[in-house]
Amino acid sequence: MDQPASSGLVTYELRGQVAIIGLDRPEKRNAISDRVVAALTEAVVRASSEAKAAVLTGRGPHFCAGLDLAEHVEKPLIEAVKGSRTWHRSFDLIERGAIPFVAAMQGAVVGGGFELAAAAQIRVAESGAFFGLPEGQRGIFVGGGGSVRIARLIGAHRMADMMLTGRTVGAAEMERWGGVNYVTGEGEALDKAVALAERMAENAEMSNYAVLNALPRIRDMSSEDGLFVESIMSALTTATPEAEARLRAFLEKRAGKVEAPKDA
Ligand code: 1HE
Repeated sequence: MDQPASSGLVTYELRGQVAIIGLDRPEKRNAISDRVVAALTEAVVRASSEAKAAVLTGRGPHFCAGLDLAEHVEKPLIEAVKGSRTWHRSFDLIERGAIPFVAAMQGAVVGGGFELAAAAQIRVAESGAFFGLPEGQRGIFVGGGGSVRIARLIGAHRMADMMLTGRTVGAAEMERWGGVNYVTGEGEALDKAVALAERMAENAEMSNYAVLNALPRIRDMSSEDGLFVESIMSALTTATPEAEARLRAFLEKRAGKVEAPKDA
């Protein structure tokens, strides 16, 4: 396994076209310290240049226990703001970057860990995974983009419920809430996530880029502006040689058809 320079906290493996980035601090339940954010950012930048898709995973029984609380006792106010903005920059490279990400989750997905997973385009959770936002109990607030990303995924009312009451939510319910795309058996999330990433890696890069960068922006626009930007993106992707080749392949019966889902 190939390690990025700053690490020991985050593993990096390139498996074909898919990069697997792993939080690797199981003794602290993969809590995210400043050094973890730096190592994660380095790994994400590397993946964005040499892979076509990536998987985020966490070693041990839990995906991630969120912010490293030990680092945040007596932190000066300005450092806390800067720290949060560093998380934002890092997670933005995942949400609106160059390649799509799948988060593979087991056990606790807590606070900043949920914020990290929310930046990925696809979330896969093992059936025993559980989600929590204990910021209210800790006397803090989300700072890794959760108030935007998690609120939009599951609804601000559900996020408020989790933050105010300390309610934890299991994988099946989180799937119903829209916070998880796939629920797997125990020990199966990583394989499922890699399989999904391998599929995404086969798409035209420009199409993936448009999904990552146009969809979240269009969501923030008026319908009128969104439809206009959609037309431009649509024309741009269609004008690429790769689109031309893929469209021809279909018309000449060399490309796969769209299939009904296996469970239909
Ligand atoms: C930690 C952290 C952490 C564990 N920061 N050290 N996050 C939280 O409030 C979650 C706090 N953690 C927990 O509730 C539990 O640890 C878990 C449910 C995740 C896992 O429980 P368990 O029984 O498997 O592990 P443990 O025995 O509690 O933890 C093992 C060690 O990890 C222990 O340290 P040790 O020195 O006693 O061995 C824990 O103290 C340590 N540990 N979680 C630091 N988070 C950008 S803003 C985001 C805001 C947030 O993320 S708020 C949510 C913070």
